[in-house]
Amino acid sequence: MNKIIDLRSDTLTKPSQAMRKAMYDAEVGDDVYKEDPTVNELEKYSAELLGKEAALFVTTGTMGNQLSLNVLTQPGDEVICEKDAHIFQYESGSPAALSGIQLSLVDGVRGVFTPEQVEPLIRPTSAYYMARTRVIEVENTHNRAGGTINPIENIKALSALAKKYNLYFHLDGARIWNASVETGISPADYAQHFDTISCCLSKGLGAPIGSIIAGSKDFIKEAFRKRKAWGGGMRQAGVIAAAGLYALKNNIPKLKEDHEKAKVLANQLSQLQNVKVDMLSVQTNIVMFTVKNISVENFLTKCKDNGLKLGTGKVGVIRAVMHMDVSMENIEEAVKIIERII
Ligand code: TLP
Repeated sequence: MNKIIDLRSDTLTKPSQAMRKAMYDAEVGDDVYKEDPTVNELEKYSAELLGKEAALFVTTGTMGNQLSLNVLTQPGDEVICEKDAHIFQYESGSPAALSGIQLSLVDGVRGVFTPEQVEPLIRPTSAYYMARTRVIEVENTHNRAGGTINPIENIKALSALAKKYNLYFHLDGARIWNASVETGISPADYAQHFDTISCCLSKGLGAPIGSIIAGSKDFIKEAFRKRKAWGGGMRQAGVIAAAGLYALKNNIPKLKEDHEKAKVLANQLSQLQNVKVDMLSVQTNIVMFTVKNISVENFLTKCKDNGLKLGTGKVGVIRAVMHMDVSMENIEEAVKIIERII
C-alpha cells in the first residue's frame, strides 16, 4: 500500500536523522538545577532570536500560553483575544481552570482584529465591579482562520493601544516562524512589539517536543517558578532541547516550501466542483476548505480509506496542514484522492 498522506497537522512531523543525531550527541544535566547545558543554550539562542531578555523551554504551546497568562494576570482578570484564538478554542478551558481568568472575544476578520474593535472592550479602571482587563492576546499565524498573518502595522497599532491602557500584550506565536519566512519580517521584529511570546518547536520546524516562551528577565523568573509548580520542571531535557536547537538553526527557511505546497493544494482544490476554498486565507501552510453534497464526517472517512488523512477547523470546515514530511507529489496525489471522492 502507498504511504499514508497525513495532513491533519504539522505537529505530525517526525525528527529527521540529523535531528536525532543532534539529540543523541546532546550534553545533558539537571535542568531543574539549571544545569542542562543544551537547555541553557536553547534558551539563550531563542532569547536572542526573539530579541528578548530571557526565554524558557516549556513542554507545549499550551503550557507556554497558559503559563504566560498565569504570570501576567490575577484571578478575576480578563484577557482580550480573537473569537477563534487557540487559547479560547483548544486549550481545554485552561484560562478559567488554571488562572481563574476570563476571555473577552473579538470578532476578527480571518483572525485579525483592529485597535478600533478592542478599545471599547477595555474596562475602565474605576469599574471595580467589572473584571480587570489585563492582557491583549494575538495569534500569528492564526490557526483556526487558516494560517493567516496579522499585518505588522496592525500589530504595532495594537501594541500602542496596550501601552496606552497599561495592558500586557501577549503573542501566541506557535507559528511565528511561518509568518516570518512569508513576510521577511524577523521573529525579533515581530516579538519586539509584545511583552511576552510563546512559540512552538514541534510544529512545522519538526522537533518532537517543546515550545519556548520569552520576555523580560522578571517574567521568565516567575514563569520558571510556576513551570515547576505546574509539574513542568524537566530534568535531563537536553535530549529534546537539542532537537529544538537543531530545528531553529536549520528548519526555519524550509517552511517556505510548505507555503508553496499549500498554494498548490488550494489552487487545485478551488478548481474542483463541490469544493470551496477561501483563497484569501491561504497565506502560509494551512488550507481550509468546505465540500458540498457530502458530510464532513463521510468525506474524512473516505479520504482516510483512500490513504489521505485530513482534520477539521471550524464546524463544517476541513483542514489540511502542510509540513516537511509531505512532498509536492504527495499534495498532487491528495488532490486526485479528493477529486475521486467528491
Ligand atoms: N495546535 C494544534 C491543535 O491544538 C489544534 C494543531 O494541530 O494545529 N497555539 C496555536 C496557534 C496552535 O496551533 C497550537 C497547537 C498551540 C498553541 C498549542 O500547542 P501544543 O499542541 O503544543 O500544546
